[in-house]
Formats: sequence, C-alpha cells, structure tokens
Amino acid sequence: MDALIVTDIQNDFCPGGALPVPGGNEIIPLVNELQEHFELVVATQDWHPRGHVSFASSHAGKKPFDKITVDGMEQILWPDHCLQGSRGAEFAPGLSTLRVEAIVRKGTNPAVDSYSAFFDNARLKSTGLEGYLKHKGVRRVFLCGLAGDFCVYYSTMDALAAGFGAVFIKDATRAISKDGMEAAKKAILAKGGTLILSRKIPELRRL
Ligand code: VGL
Ligand code: ZN
Repeated sequence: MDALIVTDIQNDFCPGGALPVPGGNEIIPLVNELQEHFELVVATQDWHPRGHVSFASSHAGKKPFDKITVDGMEQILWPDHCLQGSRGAEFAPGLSTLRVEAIVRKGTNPAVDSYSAFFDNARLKSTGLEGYLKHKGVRRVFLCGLAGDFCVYYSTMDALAAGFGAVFIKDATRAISKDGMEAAKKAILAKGGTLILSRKIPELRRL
C-alpha cells in the first residue's frame, strides 16, 4: 500500500508566518487534490515548546539563520515558530485534513530539533511513524509539504533508510533555499528515492 505524508503545512511556514517558505501556500490546492488518491494520508506538525533549542531567541547574541553546534551537531537557528498551541502551529486554513488518519507532532523535545517525521535530528527518539506505517501494510510513501529542503527532505531520507519506497512530489513542495533543494534532490536520488511531478503519480502507481 502507498501512503501520502503531508508535511508541516502550517501557518508559520506560509507567507505571513514566522518562518515563511516562499510560495508555501501555493501547494495547498494540489495537496488537497492528491489526498483523494491515497488510501492512507498522514500529516505532520512542527510542534515546539517555548524556548526550543532551534530558536535563535534561546541563544544570547544569536540571530535567525546563524549556525551553532549543539551536542556536536550543527544546528541552524530559526525564528520562533510553530509554538505548541499557537495559531502559527495550526494547519494552514485552506488545507483539507478530512482524510488525514494520523497526525505526527515533532520537535517537542526542548533540547533537540526534529526535521524528519520519523526521528529527531539526534535520532534519540522515534515518532512511531515507521511502526505505524508498517503495521498498516504501507510499502511506499509519497511526500509533499514544507519545507522541501528540510522536513520533507529529511523525512524522505528516513523513509528510505527504514526500507520504504519514497517518492518526493516536486510540485507539491516548496523550499526555503534553492541551493538547499538542489542538494537535497541529489541526495534523495543517490539513496534510491524517486522525484516526480504530481501528474505522473497515476502512471507510477499502476506499476
Ligand atoms: C522546518 C525549519 C525548522 C520544516 C521545521 O518544517 O521544514 N524547517 N523547523
Ligand atoms: Zn521547527
């Protein structure tokens, strides 16, 4: 079975939000349409507590997009975003969630950032999504949402590492950085993932 993973389509990642992804809102009609074609749809929400380690405001003298080292790992610092329970953390209003069967919230550990829907960045804790999907009989996941070069990318790589087929839907995502997206696409291909345009999905799914 195939599943669609709808990643972090939240107000803070859309124009006007705290960490806007350019054109982030433009994918919403397509993502709504895509959901109709999958027997299982899962969504994720970035869901940070106050004072989260990934916020520049948590580190004296730092500003958004600075990089620091946390426990030996590079951490990009972001504007405060997706605070648990805030309007910014809600799904974007145009996103249909009627067919979403499970919502995975990530980034809840104040000390560790979490881009992937499967594991936090330090791989300390699993979200349980791998087991959930496998228990449901999912063999292949299709990924869309925000941001293409962060959460969608890391989720794609972790899906491949977990043994799923992984299909990154290029026109159903938007990236924070163009260069970052190019590097991410190369890495996905190198790991055995697939990049497609949404109009090719029917063809691919008949295989
Ligand atoms: C994300 C940066 C920080 C994402 C989340 O959803 O891609 N990016 N937190
Ligand atoms: Zn975040």
